[in-house]
Amino acid sequence: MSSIRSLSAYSVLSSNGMPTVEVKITLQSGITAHAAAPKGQSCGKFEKTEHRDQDGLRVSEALRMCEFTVAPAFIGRDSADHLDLDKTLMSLAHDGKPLPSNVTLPVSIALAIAHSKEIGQDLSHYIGGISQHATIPIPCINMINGGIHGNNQSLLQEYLILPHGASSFSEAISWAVTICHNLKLNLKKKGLLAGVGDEGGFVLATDSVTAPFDILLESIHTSGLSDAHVSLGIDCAASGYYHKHMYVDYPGLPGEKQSAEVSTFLKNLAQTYPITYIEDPFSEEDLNAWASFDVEAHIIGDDLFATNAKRLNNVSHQAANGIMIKPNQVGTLSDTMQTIMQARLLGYNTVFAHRSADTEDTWISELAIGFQADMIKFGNIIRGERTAKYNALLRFFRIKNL
Ligand code: 2PG
Ligand code: MG
Repeated sequence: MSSIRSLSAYSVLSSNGMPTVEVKITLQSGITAHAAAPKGQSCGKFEKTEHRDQDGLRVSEALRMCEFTVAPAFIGRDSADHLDLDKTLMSLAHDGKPLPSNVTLPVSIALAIAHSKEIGQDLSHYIGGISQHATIPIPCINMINGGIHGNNQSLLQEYLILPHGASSFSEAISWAVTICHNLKLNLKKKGLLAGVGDEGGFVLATDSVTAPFDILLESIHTSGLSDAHVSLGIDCAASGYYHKHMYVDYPGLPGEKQSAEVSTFLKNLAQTYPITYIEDPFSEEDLNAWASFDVEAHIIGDDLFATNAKRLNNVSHQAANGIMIKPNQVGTLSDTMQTIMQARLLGYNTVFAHRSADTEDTWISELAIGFQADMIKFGNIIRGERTAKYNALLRFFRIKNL
């Protein structure tokens, strides 16, 4: 085993044109590894916070935390001890406060990659052992961006396609390619194409909350496919509309609405369209609404659980049958692992996800492979920081012939 020789941090670019933290770890053996922190823009209140300088345009304070707080506690320690090292990360403080997630996460991931390389494995093999990936994860592909990601508050934050009928990962992606290009053509023809959003999904010039479903279905059909092959999904990101126990201007529901009205609205959508995936239909605080929602679909908690095992344990009886896995919501790889184990015990599906501001780093794909994700959500297939993550899975499943 090899000890940590150095740990450095520097700023790299994120897909929204903002800086983010990347950490590089070098072991005594000369092995190096780096990992970058992604950033969410529709963040839940139970997420571990990240640090940004006061002007919002720099991450210099986070870099200083890496250099002056983390590095001295890490240098000389054995890279194999990363469970202990993750505990150290979570116990360290800067100015009396716990370290933010854009410090803890890139350190934790870079360390795991360095250690995997040290023992001659890649990250996915290291965390997955020999039994990795008997099944392929279903990609949930964000074709249309609304809400804050698409600068269109009349639409839901994400309209996804799920190529659930594909017999291999590459077939699922090749269907998505055809649908995506037909969608673009259809949007152009109808004069609805207004641009591309933060996650590569198209931005639409419409204020109809259902128009995206209609045009997605049309594009699926133009591609020679049907809802037996490809179903639809949504991320409602509902926390953003919840104020004083009411939903205000929930997409499709102008004005103030009770939870029951949101619930009825979503049930109607699910009866009208082949929707098999609904993420964050209600606020993370509106547990009663979660508990009484009885739509048959993947009901996924993102802000609801914030990738946190304790939170999952406390509220799982209320809600959902799946959990979003976003390691920077919780802080380290070992905390993420604990949440995944807890999700498995509860029989929950896991959806491994990017963030809306991300880099071309692919460690989330390695985790999806290693931990045998049931689903993945990496955005549309047309921006480099998203395609990098799909490509990592395409390479892996090609070798496995899946
Ligand atoms: C979400 C994500 C990722 P963000 O809400 O699921 O798609 O968005 O990273 O902005 O939280
Ligand atoms: Mg979400």
